[in-house]
Amino acid sequence: MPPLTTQTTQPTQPYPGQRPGTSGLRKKVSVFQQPRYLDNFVQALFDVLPDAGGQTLVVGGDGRFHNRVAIQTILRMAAAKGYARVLVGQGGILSTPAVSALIRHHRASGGIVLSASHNPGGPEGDFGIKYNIANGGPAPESVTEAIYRRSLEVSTLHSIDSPDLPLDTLGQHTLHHTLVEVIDPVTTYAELMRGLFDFEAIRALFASGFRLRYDAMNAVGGPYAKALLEGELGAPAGTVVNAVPLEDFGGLHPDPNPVNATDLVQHMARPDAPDMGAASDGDADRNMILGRGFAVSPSDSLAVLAAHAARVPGYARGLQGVARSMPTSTAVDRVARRLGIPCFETPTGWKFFGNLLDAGRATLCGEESYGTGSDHVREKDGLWAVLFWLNLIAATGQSVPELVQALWRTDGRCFYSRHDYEGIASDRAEALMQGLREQLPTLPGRAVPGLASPQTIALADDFAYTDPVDGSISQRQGVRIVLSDGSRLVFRLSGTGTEGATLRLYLERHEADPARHSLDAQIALAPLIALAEALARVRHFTGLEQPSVTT
Ligand code: VG1
Ligand code: CO
Repeated sequence: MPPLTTQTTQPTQPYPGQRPGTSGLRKKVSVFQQPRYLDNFVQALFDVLPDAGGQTLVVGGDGRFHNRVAIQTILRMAAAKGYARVLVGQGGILSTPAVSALIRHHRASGGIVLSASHNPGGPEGDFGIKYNIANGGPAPESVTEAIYRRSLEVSTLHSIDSPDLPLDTLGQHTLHHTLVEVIDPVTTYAELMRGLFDFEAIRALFASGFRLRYDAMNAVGGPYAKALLEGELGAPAGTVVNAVPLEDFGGLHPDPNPVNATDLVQHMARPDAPDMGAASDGDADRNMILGRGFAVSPSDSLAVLAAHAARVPGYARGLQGVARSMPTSTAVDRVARRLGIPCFETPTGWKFFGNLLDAGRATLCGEESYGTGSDHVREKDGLWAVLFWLNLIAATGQSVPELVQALWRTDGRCFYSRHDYEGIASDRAEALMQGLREQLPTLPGRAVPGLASPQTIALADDFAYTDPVDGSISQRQGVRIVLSDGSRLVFRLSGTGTEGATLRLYLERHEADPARHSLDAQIALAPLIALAEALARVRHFTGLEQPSVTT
């Protein structure tokens, strides 16, 4: 039996030095490569968790550079912590939704996900680590705060003195008293999908010649998409492209939006384009849906899924409710009103959906940042969304654009865009937000010039959220400015970047007139873009003439 080892380290040197947010701790790979850096985080985590005797832990990552090294360290430390069992994906691979599914299926006490999600990978890229709790969802703030505080004090690292485990073959190993099982990354997740969707109908859709192009962006979604779409649902070989997870994602930026998934967008614009395009991000929890020459706004995607959910076996009994993050467009609110179900508005970040899902008050959730999911796990789920769309196309006989345009005809179109200003100086970003906050009390009632019809500012605040389940309050979640016609501007700073600050400006305007639904979103939103500049002096504070990324 390998002996336990303890190592004494200088307290706080090097400590993670960052509050792990919703998405855990994200840093450059070079930061994680510092001796004992990852170890200190993991020790802090294990120190704040209760005794692990009899408990199961799930461990896996998106396969990016440093994944394998990190997993071996975690396995040795988990054995020292005393877990009864650790489940680790073959090759160290597990998507974020698969970790969530495994935690729930095996009643594990938690899981560790190694990913920096949609951030680039490779030796020069980013790495990340996050802890999910027993419901399968991201640890709440009370836990991440405790980890952070403990990480400042950790002085003893507990580990096992043993060689690396062979993770590329399925099998069982004993580390000290811990059973480590190397499991197939796809099996449990695939079983869950089979129970939700009409696989027969999707199989018939592909058999009829329906063509899909799924771009896994050389990230962890590949093995899942290949197994289900090509392996089980009869999609032709080659449907899933960039399907092998690479340590540097082949140099791609695995963020599925029209700016980063340019190859897919170009394919979908060609005369011989497939019927549908889809992509997922680094850890496969995000999704992008495209039709022929048509990009679906993530907010519209959520609304379409909600509107037709009853046609999908897993949701045939209807939805308890829906939830969206505050900056996400109000398209789903209109669907909820029609369906007579509640619609919750939460701060940005999937953890805020956890209580609503656990309490059975929301069934579908979504964010404008290409994230959709349901109560089947406690993370957003990229392939799940793609299967949902395929099921709807099979059930309705309508194409991707037809489903979206039908939504617009019924509810009007929510023109929507997000402008990101990346890599700006943190103090400038804070100054911009501070300037806005100081103006807030003076804004309501003010007339807004330059719009098609006369508008005033109806509401201006810094979004605060009271969790309807546990009553906890989250303040300063984004400055929102709402006009009398419901148009909105939202300003917030990103919590997931690793270089400087990122300002996100979210723009939304509802258009009832079908004659104007084919307008380009940037043109439809131009007056709001001008209003944002006038109120926040974005160019001045960011030093950027244009957003770095517009989605
Ligand atoms: C971004 C998105 C947010 C999402 C988060 C994690 O956060 O805006 O909607 O939940 O990333 O996504 P921020 O703070 O940078 O705006 V991912 O795919 O890391 O799991
Ligand atoms: Co992600």
